[in-house]
This record gives sequence, C-alpha cells and structure tokens, in this order.
Amino acid sequence: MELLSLWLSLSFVVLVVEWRNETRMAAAGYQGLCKLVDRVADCQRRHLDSVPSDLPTDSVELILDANPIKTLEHHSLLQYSHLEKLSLGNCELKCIGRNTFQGSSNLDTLTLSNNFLSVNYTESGAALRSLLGLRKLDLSGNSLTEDMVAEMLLNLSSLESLSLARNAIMRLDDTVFQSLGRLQELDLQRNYIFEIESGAFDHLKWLRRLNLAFNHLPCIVNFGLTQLQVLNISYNILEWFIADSGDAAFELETLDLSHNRLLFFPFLPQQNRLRTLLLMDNEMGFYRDLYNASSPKDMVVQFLLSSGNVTNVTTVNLWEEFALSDLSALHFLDLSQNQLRYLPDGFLRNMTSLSHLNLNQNCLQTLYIQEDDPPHSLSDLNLGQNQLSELRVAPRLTSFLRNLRYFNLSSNQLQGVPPGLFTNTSNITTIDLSHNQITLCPHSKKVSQPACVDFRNITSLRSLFLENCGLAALEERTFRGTSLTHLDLSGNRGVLLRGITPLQDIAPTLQVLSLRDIGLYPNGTELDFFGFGNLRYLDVSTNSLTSFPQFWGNLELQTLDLRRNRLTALPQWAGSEQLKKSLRVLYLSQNPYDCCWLEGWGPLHSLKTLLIEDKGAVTCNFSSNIFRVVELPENISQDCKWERVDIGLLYLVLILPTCLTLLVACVVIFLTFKKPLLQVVKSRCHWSSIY
Ligand SMILES: *[C@@H]1O[C@H](CO)[C@@H](O)[C@H](O)[C@H]1NC(C)=O
Ligand SMILES: *[C@@H]1O[C@H](CO)[C@@H](O)[C@H](O)[C@H]1NC(C)=O
Ligand SMILES: *[C@@H]1O[C@H](CO)[C@@H](O)[C@H](O)[C@H]1NC(C)=O
Ligand SMILES: *[C@@H]1O[C@H](CO)[C@@H](O)[C@H](O)[C@H]1NC(C)=O
Ligand SMILES: *[C@@H]1O[C@H](CO)[C@@H](O)[C@H](O)[C@H]1NC(C)=O
Ligand SMILES: *[C@@H]1O[C@H](CO)[C@@H](O)[C@H](O)[C@H]1NC(C)=O
Ligand SMILES: *[C@@H]1O[C@H](CO)[C@@H](O)[C@H](O)[C@H]1NC(C)=O
Ligand SMILES: *[C@@H]1O[C@H](CO)[C@@H](O)[C@H](O)[C@H]1NC(C)=O
Ligand SMILES: *[C@@H]1O[C@H](CO)[C@@H](O)[C@H](O)[C@H]1NC(C)=O
Ligand SMILES: *[C@@H]1O[C@H](CO)[C@@H](O)[C@H](O)[C@H]1NC(C)=O
Ligand SMILES: *[C@@H]1O[C@H](CO)[C@@H](O)[C@H](O)[C@H]1NC(C)=O
Ligand SMILES: CC(=O)N[C@H]1CO[C@H](CO)[C@@H](O)[C@@H]1O
Repeated sequence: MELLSLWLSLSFVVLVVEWRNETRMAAAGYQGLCKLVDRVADCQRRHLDSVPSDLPTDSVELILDANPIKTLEHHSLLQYSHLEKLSLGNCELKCIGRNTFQGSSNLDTLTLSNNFLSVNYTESGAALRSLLGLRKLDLSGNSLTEDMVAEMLLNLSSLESLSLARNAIMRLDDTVFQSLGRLQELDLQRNYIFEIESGAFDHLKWLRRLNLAFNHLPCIVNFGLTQLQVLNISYNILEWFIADSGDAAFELETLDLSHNRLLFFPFLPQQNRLRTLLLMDNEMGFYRDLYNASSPKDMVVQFLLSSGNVTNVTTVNLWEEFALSDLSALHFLDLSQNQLRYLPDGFLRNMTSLSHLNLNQNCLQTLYIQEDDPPHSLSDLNLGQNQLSELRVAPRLTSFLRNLRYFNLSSNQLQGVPPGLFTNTSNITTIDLSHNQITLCPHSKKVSQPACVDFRNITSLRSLFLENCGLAALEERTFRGTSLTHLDLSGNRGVLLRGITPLQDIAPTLQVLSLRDIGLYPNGTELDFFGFGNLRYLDVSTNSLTSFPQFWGNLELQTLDLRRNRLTALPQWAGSEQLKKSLRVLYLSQNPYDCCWLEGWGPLHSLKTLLIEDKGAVTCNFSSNIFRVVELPENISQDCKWERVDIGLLYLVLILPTCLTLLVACVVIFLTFKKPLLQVVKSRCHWSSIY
C-alpha cells in the first residue's frame, strides 16, 4: 500500500515537472522578437504590424503596446485561445475585425488605450460583443463620442471596470451604460461632459468608483447614487453640489470636488460614510454673518429642475442643510484655497473623527478654540496663509489639541499666540509660525509678556519653522528640553547676534538648519558648530560672509548652501577633510568670486561624490567683466598668473620711469636754482682758474 502511494506520488511529481517544463520548452524553442516570461509574451515596441504568429500557443498574456498594428485581422488571435490579457495600447489601431475575438473566450482584460477606434467603431464594437467574459476594458484616448460609446458597449454585461478617459464624450443619457449591470468602476475623466441626464447611471447598480474629473459639469443636483463609494468631480466648473435631500443611506466615502467654483459648502447626503472630503480651490464661504440671524428665510435658494413638462422645485437652506448632514466619520477635510472668512460656530464639533483639517489660503481673521471644537481627534491642522490676527482659546480649556501633531500657522498676521497654547500638545512634532511677528518668552519669569511663545520642554517637538518672525537675538536655553531635528530661523536679522550658543541645547539632535538672511558677520566666526554631530543640511545663504566659514568639530554636512554671500574665493577645504568626505550637494552661485582666486574649483569639481547643484550659475569677476566659471576662457587664468607672478615687476616697470623722470627733474631744478651759487663760487675763486 505504502509502496503504491509512494509510486503514485513520484509519478505525480514527474508529471508535474514534465508539464511545467513543456511550457518552458515551448518558450525555449521560441526565437522571435518578443520576450517570454511565464506564459507572458512581451512584444512592446517591436515595430510589428500584426500579431506575431510564432508565439507559444498557450500564452495567457500578450503585450503588444506601441506597435503600428493598424487593423486587427479576424485570424490574428485564433491560435491563442488561452489568452486572458491582451494589451494593444498606442498601436494606431483603427479597426478590430468583428470575428477577431471569436476564439478568445478566456479574455478577461483588454487594453485598447490611445488608438483610433472611432474610425470604425461599428466593426470594433461588434468584435467586443463576442467577449462574454470580459471584465476589464480600457478604451481611453480613442476620440469616441457618446454615440460611439453607446454602440461599442452594447451587451458588455460582464464588464466590471471601464475606462473611457480622454475621449470626446459631451453628454450622458440613460442609454449609454444600460447594459453594464455589473460595472464597479467607471473612469470618464478628461472628456467634455457638460450634461448628465437623470438616470444615466441608474442601471449601474454595483458602481463603486466614478471619476468625472476634468470635464465641464456646471452643477450636480439631486445626486442619488447611494451605492457609490468614491466620486471624483475635481477640475470641473461646478457651482453647486446638492445631494438628494431624502434620508437614504449613502455609501459615499471619498468625495473630491476640488478645483471647481463652488460658492457654498456642498449639500451632502444626510447619511453618509464620508471619510475624505476634498474641497480645495473653490470659491466657498459662509455667509450667515451677512444676514440677520433672526431672518433665516432670506437664506433659502430654490432650484427649478425641469424635465419635459415636469418641473420640480428643490429648496435649500444655505445654513441648515450643512448642519443636517452627519460628518461624524470624516477623517480628512481639505478646505484650502477658498474664501472662508470664518468658520460657523460648531462647524467642526460634530466631525468627531476628524484628523486632518486644511484651511490653508483662506481669509480667516480670527479663530476661536473651544471645548470639543476642533475635536480631540485632530492631528494635522493647517491655518497657513490666512489673515489671522487673533487666536483665541476658551478660558480654562486644558485638554484641547492634545492629539495635534502638525500645526501650521505660517503667513498670518499674528502678534503672538495665546499663553499656554502648546502646553498640552504632548504629541506635537511640527510647528510652523513663519511670517508672523512673535516674541519668545524671556527666561526671567518676572517680566510678564502675555503673548510670548515658549518652546521649552515641548519634548515631542521635532520641526520648528520660524522664518521671518522678527525674532530678537536668541537667549540661551530658548530650545532647552526639546529634541529639534529641523529648525528654520531664516529672515530674522540678528537672531544669532550672540553667537550660536543658544542652539547648543539642540546641537546633538539637529539635522536641518536654515540660517538664511540672518545678518551673519562677514567673517562668520560665530559659526562654531562643535557638537552638531547630526547636522546634515545647512543653509547660510543671503548673508554677508566674505570667507568660507571655518567649520570646527566633526561636522558631517551633506548639503551646504552658500549662495548670495560676499565670498571672493572658493572654499579650500583646509582642515575640513571630514566635510570633503561627507558633502554631497553644494550651492555656490551669486557670490562675487574673483576669477584669479578659483584654485578651489578644480579640486571641488573633481570630487566624484559632490554635486555642485548650481554649477552653471557660478560666476566670477575679472577686470570688471563677469564670466561663468564653467566656461572661463583659458587666457584669463593665464592673465591671472601673469598678473600675480610679475606683479612686482609690473609695479617696478610702472614706477621706475616715473621715479627716473622725477629724479632728473629734481636734479635739473636743483641745478637751475643752484647756478648763481656756482657762479658766485666760480667768480670768487676765479684766481684759481684751473679749467
Ligand atoms: C469598417 O470595417 C468594415 C469591415 O472591415 C468595412 O466593411 C467598413 O466599410 C468599415 N467602415 C468604415 C467606416 O471604415
Ligand atoms: C444582446 O444580447 C441579447 C441577449 O442577451 C440579444 O438578444 C441581442 O441581440 C444582443 N445584442 C447585440 C447587439 O448583440
Ligand atoms: C481625482 O482625479 C484627479 C485627476 O485624475 C486626481 O488628481 C485626484 O487625485 C483624484 N482624487 C482622488 C481623491 O483620488
Ligand atoms: C439686523 O437686526 C438689527 C436688529 O435686530 C437691526 O438693527 C439691523 O439693521 C439688522 N441688519 C440688517 C442687515 O438687516
Ligand atoms: C421630480 O420629483 C419626482 C418625485 O420626487 C421624481 O420622481 C422626478 O424624477 C423628479 N424629476 C426631476 C426632473 O428631477
Ligand atoms: C406631460 O405631458 C404629457 C403629454 O405630453 C401628458 O400626458 C402628461 O400628463 C403631462 N404631465 C403633466 C404633469 O402635466
Ligand atoms: C451635532 O450632534 C448632536 C448630537 O449628536 C446634534 O444634536 C447636533 O444637532 C449636531 N450639531 C450639528 C451642528 O450638526
Ligand atoms: C505651512 O504652510 C505653508 C503654506 O501656507 C507651506 O508653504 C509650508 O511648507 C507649510 N509648512 C510646513 C512645515 O509644512
Ligand atoms: C498622543 O499621545 C498620547 C500619550 O501622550 C497617546 O496615547 C496618543 O496615542 C497620542 N496620539 C497620537 C495621535 O499619536
Ligand atoms: C522644563 O523641565 C525641567 C525639568 O523637567 C524643569 O526643571 C524646568 O523648570 C522646565 N522649564 C520650563 C520653562 O518649564
Ligand atoms: C568678526 O567680525 C566681528 C564683527 O565685524 C568682530 O567683532 C570680530 O572680532 C571678527 N572676528 C575676527 C576673528 O575677525
Ligand atoms: C522543474 C524542472 O525540472 N525545471 C527545469 C525545466 O527546464 C529548465 C531548462 O529549460 C531547467 O532549468 C529547470 O530546472
């Protein structure tokens, strides 16, 4: 018995091996143009004008992209009856013969993107109709109109995923997709759709993902696709988005309405599962403050929807509708680049799962932080580029913002932040206060400065951005108790007036340091980076350094930015072997280098590990001309040599004639004035007229 089973299993192994190697043999025997891997024939870009007939007949996937196959003939695929995937993208395909797929009953995925199937869509459509098991079809980029699409999609009832992106569809009526009862994913982006008739998607009972991005839709009214999970209508010209006002439960999880012209917060389904709501780059605002709260009747908009002789009226209350929808599942809300001047009272309160809130680039003027508003779940809050002049916190609020990790307040008009704003933010890692006027709290507690900011002891803080904050010279211990890795102090002139010691507390952890335009001394002596063992990126551009800073200690910089200083000579790397080894990227341009002081260029340039990012822009001066260092004429360095070696001689040559002339002149003058004397002497001594 055991013997029998052993024999059986052995023969099974042999059989399997033989079967497996049969296919390999077929592949091994193949000598054609294509690449064969595991029953996949890859024939991309082989200049084929028809489907090769010498491929293994049991191939399951055929990739024929980018070949000039203008028509697919009836017989082309006959022998490949195992085919499951066929890709014919970018093939200049104009026509698929109607019987082409008759033997391809296993075909599951068909890619026909970027062809010319609009030329003979009747014939090609008839061909598709024989694919009874097709699940995935890509017809993107074929210049198809809605009528062509309607015909080509007839009876493709097995389709689950369809791409019609980049075609010429303008309207959708209720016949186009009527046979696609199993469709789950539909991509219609980059067409010219300006109208969708009601009922166009009614047959698509299983549709989960719909992409209508980059079309010309002016509004969505009575949106009722309850089963949809992802809807993308970004980059249209939507002014309204109004969901069915009934209380049907919507499955919608992701709604992308960004880059439209919405004037109001969208009227969302009351019951939904929205997790992601993207409303970036619209023209939204809240308008309640323009009206008297006592007269809510003024805030009603009525929509007249007419279809034939039937006219429906939809009445929308601009404030209440928003309030009614349940957004308790919302995680991600992007309201950036809109016209929000304020957030309505309690706007965020019921978004109890909200973790990311982006209000960047709006017109917010004040923000009032109250109990549960914003919700505790918030971890990323971006309020950058608003007009915030005041940030208020409800009194005795202690536990707010406790999950906050990222807080961006850059480019506002803040003069300070509420005292203790950061005391409870125990998870915060990133704070951006750039482009606000702030004051750092002084050490002595006696001086009371209510609006000052204190970063000390925020142990979780890693990245701090304080560009252009009008900071005075840092005191010592300003960052004590933090483990900052990124620090930006750029644009605060004189912030390191007392040297770099205020940064000593964070020296061991600091990795990225920006000291752009802070008025560093010309000689850069205060840049003593001893102990900054982890510093990898240093920006000292836009200062007045006249010589390459001496970096002491074992600094292992990888990126160094020296642009816009007053350097006249290139770095010589003396005493910084370490730097030479570690440095990967260097910026040098916009310095007044002297063309005769470029000895450093050769060695720098030849360092294989170093990239001089702005190499082409490095210039130098020679006798008031400006040259690009990379294309410095040979004669200039000659001139420099000559100039430097013979400089003494030059002076001598220049000065000697002058001196000689002067000397002669002196002698002449002397002799001229002394002549009478000589004569006197002569006359007195005329008795001894020896000559
Ligand atoms: C489409 O192809 C069929 C079959 O090849 C042909 O009879 C018909 O004339 C073609 N139509 C056009 C518009 O090219
Ligand atoms: C579509 O399929 C139905 C039956 O399933 C058939 O009656 C009809 O003729 C088909 N239409 C086309 C255009 O093939
Ligand atoms: C919506 O479509 C646009 C264009 O393809 C894309 O950039 C964006 O990421 C999509 N949105 C979502 C949420 O996937
Ligand atoms: C709002 O109501 C107050 C009194 O309640 C009134 O004085 C004021 O004029 C009203 N403003 C507008 C714009 O109607
Ligand atoms: C008008 O409303 C009725 C009932 O709510 C609805 O069946 C019909 O489809 C609507 N018509 C339009 C054009 O929205
Ligand atoms: C609309 O017009 C059709 C005929 O065109 C008529 O039968 C129907 O009763 C009309 N409906 C209404 C609501 O007037
Ligand atoms: C927030 O939710 C509570 C109860 O969950 C509800 O009573 C209240 O009306 C909601 N507020 C808003 C603004 O939706
Ligand atoms: C903060 O937002 C501004 C735009 O408002 C952006 O430029 C900056 O990179 C953001 N800061 C951080 C740390 O992401
Ligand atoms: C915030 O920190 C607390 C402990 O300090 C931790 O329990 C919680 O998970 C953190 N939250 C996030 C979002 O990291
Ligand atoms: C920071 O914490 C240390 C010890 O935990 C404490 O001694 C010091 O007073 C704190 N400093 C500030 C400014 O809170
Ligand atoms: C560097 O410049 C500053 C101010 O110009 C000066 O006080 C300091 O003595 C200079 N240090 C050296 C070493 O030249
Ligand atoms: C399992 C097995 O025997 N595989 C063999 C199939 O044939 C190739 C050569 O064509 C061998 O390398 C494999 O070991």
